[in-house]
Amino acid sequence: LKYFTVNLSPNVRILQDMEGSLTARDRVGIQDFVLLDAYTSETAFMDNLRKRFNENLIYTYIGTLLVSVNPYKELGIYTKKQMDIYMGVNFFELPPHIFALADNVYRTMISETNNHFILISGESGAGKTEASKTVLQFYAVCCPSTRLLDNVRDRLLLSNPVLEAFGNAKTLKNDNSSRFGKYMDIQFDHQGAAVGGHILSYLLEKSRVVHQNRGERNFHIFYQLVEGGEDELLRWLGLERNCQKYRYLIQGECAKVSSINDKSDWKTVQKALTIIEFSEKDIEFCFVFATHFSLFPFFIIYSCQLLGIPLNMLQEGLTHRKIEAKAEEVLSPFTAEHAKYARDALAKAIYGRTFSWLVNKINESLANKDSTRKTVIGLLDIYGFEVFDVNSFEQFCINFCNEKLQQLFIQLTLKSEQEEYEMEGIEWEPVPYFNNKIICDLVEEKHRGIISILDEECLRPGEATDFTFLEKLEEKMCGHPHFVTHKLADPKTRKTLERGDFRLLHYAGEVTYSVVGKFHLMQTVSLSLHTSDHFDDVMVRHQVKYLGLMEHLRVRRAGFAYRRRYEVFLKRYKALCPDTWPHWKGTPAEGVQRLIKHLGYKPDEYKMGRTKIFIRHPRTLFATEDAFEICKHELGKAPVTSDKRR
Ligand code: AD9
Ligand code: MG
Repeated sequence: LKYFTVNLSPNVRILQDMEGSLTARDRVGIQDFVLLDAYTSETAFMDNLRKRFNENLIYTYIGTLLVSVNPYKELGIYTKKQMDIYMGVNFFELPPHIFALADNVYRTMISETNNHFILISGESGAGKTEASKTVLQFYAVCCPSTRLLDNVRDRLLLSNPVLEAFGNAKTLKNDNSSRFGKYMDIQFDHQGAAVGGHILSYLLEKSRVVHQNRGERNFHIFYQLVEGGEDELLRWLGLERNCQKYRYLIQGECAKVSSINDKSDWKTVQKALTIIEFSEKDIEFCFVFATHFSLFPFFIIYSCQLLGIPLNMLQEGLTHRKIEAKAEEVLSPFTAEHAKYARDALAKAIYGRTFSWLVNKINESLANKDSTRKTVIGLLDIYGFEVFDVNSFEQFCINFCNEKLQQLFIQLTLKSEQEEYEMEGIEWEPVPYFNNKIICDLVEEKHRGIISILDEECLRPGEATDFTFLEKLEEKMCGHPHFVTHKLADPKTRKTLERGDFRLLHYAGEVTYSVVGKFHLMQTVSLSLHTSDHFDDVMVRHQVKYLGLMEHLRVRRAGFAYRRRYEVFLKRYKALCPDTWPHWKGTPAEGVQRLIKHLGYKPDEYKMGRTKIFIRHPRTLFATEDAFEICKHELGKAPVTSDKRR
């Protein structure tokens, strides 16, 4: 695992000609934080990010980590022309871009014939899903393909609108918020053509089917169907073309959203479904199950017809509890409250299963029929960390998932850095960082973690309630530095907590969860700001902090700011030394040695590893880069620096 993109919510143009020039550097900032002079200062980090953002430069590297700030506007930087520019060019030779990362992953996969993974992290609305779609698009356009493979390519791309229709929704944080986690494998043959794919979905937020907070919607597909569904289809499903008729669709009081065109999205999804080879029967099936019961819970006769079950069976199941006493079965009626709960539970279960079925169908269509060995690029796009005024079980799961991803991110980046120094025979100084394992354990530890305690309470016969669960938590977690409740809090904190709350101090900040099973419809609508050209210092600084970006930078800089394989270094700078220009006959390492001697590198400024040169300070590299710029002009034409593959 090597590649990460960290997305920031704030709330490229190509700069080849400016690269290296000091004035440009002042204006547009530095494209790799590693080269920042005051690299330990958060203020310098923020200044650089802001400078770049103001110039519409949303991407910046920390070594091989790509940091991106959501611009909330079209920048025209994802065109075919841009793809061509990035194709086959070495990572650091062009301004940072998600295409550079995608291209680098792809080329390394081919040259090393091994699997690679791109992990995308960031809070809700930071731009993870957009990033994952951009990567997929890059592969779809840039990888070699044949007519036959075009099918695979189209299906890979079109699986997105379908899954987003069924698995995304408008929330207070994001009008197109992913409500499930998605891991996608793109399989390549040995020639680098995309030949298949596989999708794993995690933990769909099913509760949204029956409940939405103010300012949020149900899954997009419901509104698409009601707005865009053909008359005949609606008639067949017994639906009216009016969202206001359906309680499941209007609890959030925002069935219509200005940024979303449900009618045209319906058309896109329909088209996608046919290309992914859904038959008419499949499509019918998916709407019957996904939408009917959920939309029309009161018209039970319709539901029974469409689900194909006898009326009395469903009626009984929704209104009575079956108690087995000795050899007898006794039916005990539910209270109205219980019956509603049962109805909602059924709607959730049906929707959840329909979603799994949909993912399976898509996978069948993406499956690679050929059994020769494949390499894979994996793309992980989960739902981002989120905090609302009232946070329930759903936020708990989502935020825990982000907590685990952060742990993976910390471990892998620190570990890989350490391994690189080791492999290259370079001495390494560890950098302290916050390890969020303590929070992961608090949630997931066997027998002692929150999830285990919740499981126990759910299974406990008799009087287990939301509050006995909370008491159990208080008993077991008392004194834990990342856990607090009304009872355990100091007087000042207590004022900010309700009796049914517990608060977790996540890596990304404090979140207060409510254990009370009832939803809170009284929630105030606190819309987050989604505006372009606005860089909110406090928000961005907070994200930079909790994502541990400063620590990453320090780790990256602890030993050597910059490292590059001998061949690559030599290729770029060989024109700076008469011995190495135009051709060097010896080994690349010897060539580099000769080159840097000519440039006057001092012994403490660099180290020669087994395959790479490691440079301690950015200024050394800047001087070399500046010399390279001058040399470029003198030669009238840049020495060839990139190794164009295609
Ligand atoms: V969540 O955790 O699923 O709620 P994401 O996935 O991180 O969240 P998403 O990719 O959906 O966020 O981005 C939110 C919105 O920001 C998009 O709908 C776009 O309107 C906007 N966005 C994100 N990335 C870009 C970009 N690179 N350029 C322009 C962008 N707009
Ligand atoms: Mg998303």
